[in-house]
Amino acid sequence: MKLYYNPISTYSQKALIAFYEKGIDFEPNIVSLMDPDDLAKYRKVYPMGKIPCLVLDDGHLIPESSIIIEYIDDMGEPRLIDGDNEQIRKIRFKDRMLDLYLNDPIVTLLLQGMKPEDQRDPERMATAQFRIDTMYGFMEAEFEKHPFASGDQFSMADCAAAPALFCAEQTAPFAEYKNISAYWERLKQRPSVQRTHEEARPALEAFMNKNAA
Ligand SMILES: N[C@@H](CCC(=O)N[C@@H](CS)C(=O)NCC(=O)O)C(=O)O
Repeated sequence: MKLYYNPISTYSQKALIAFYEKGIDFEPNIVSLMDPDDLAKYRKVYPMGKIPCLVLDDGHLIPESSIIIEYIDDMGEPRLIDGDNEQIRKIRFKDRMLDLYLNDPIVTLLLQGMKPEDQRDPERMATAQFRIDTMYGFMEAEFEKHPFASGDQFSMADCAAAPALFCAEQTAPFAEYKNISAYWERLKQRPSVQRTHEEARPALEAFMNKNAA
């Protein structure tokens, strides 16, 4: 199966962490969303143009990071969406919250911060900051009780949290939250997270340098 992704895209990183946690191989296809030709080519594969997207050997498309993770989770251990119905619902709920109200606003702040000050949208930035602060409040309380985003076991919700916190170190620092900081240290110990960050580093530095220039 082929995975269309980019190493610096947070949603791609979420899927990559799941692949690496589970030790599942895929054929890598890197998509450069900033390159109009590459994007046009990719839209022939997946017209929505969002990454990541998994394409099975029979041509079947599986877009959306959470759906990709659900698909590969059935392939074997360790399970990333595991437990009774209530636990599975909690993992999916945390996954949604982390995508929509942590990852997305962190990326909004990052992209807004790259614009000249007079072109930024203060209302969007304030909404993003509010969502991040609210999520940090939830997460700080949650990590008082559990080591991972949805309980005692690493799950799909942690695959969603890791790329967001990686990005947040620059855009929405969380050092004042001791439980989130300790959680981030735990995540950084995982080979899947380390590998994903190592693979992103060269492209991320090039992207930051280009946008700082
Ligand atoms: N809900 C999607 C979000 C995917 C997404 O927004 N990916 C970004 C890159 S991190 C993207 O493709 N952006 C290009 C666009 O929005 O057109 C998922 O979970 O996979």
